[in-house]
Amino acid sequence: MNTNIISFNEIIDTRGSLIALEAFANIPFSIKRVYYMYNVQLNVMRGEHAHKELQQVLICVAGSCTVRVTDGVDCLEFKLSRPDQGLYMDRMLWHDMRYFSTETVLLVLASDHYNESDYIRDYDLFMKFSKTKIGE
Ligand code: T46
Repeated sequence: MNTNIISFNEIIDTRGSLIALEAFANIPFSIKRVYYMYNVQLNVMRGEHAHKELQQVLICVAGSCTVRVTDGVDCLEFKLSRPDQGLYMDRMLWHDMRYFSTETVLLVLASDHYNESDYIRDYDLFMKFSKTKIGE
């Protein structure tokens, strides 16, 4: 499954820490959009969809949350709690995010502009699409 943790190089001096994110350097695509979520309630689940084409990197710049990712066969769970780590997710991976702490800020870098028609929000449909892909 094409999802993995990327470790970012921290630039630390006496004033604190800094991380730079650059397309095709430590982010494996051209960044066309950045969004972030915060004030997420404790028992809320977000996500629960896949993208047909979009690639993304998720970074918990504050607090923590858990991301579950599946390609319809295998399932992986990642706890994001470090601003120096990002979770890369390729296209066609069903994902959800939960267990947000109150201070969580989840920053997302995306390979394209917002496009609702890129979303698959129905799990059965996702399974149909991914089986077709595996069968190709
Ligand atoms: C994803 C996970 C990790 C916009 O208008 N523009 C945007 O760029 C985004 C991301 C969302 N929206 C609107 C669409 C909905 O009306 O904001 C509302 C909430 O979006 P959604 O319910 O899709 O949010 P999440 O947290 O379930 O999913 C988001 C991203 O949408 C999604 O691409 O992979 O974070």
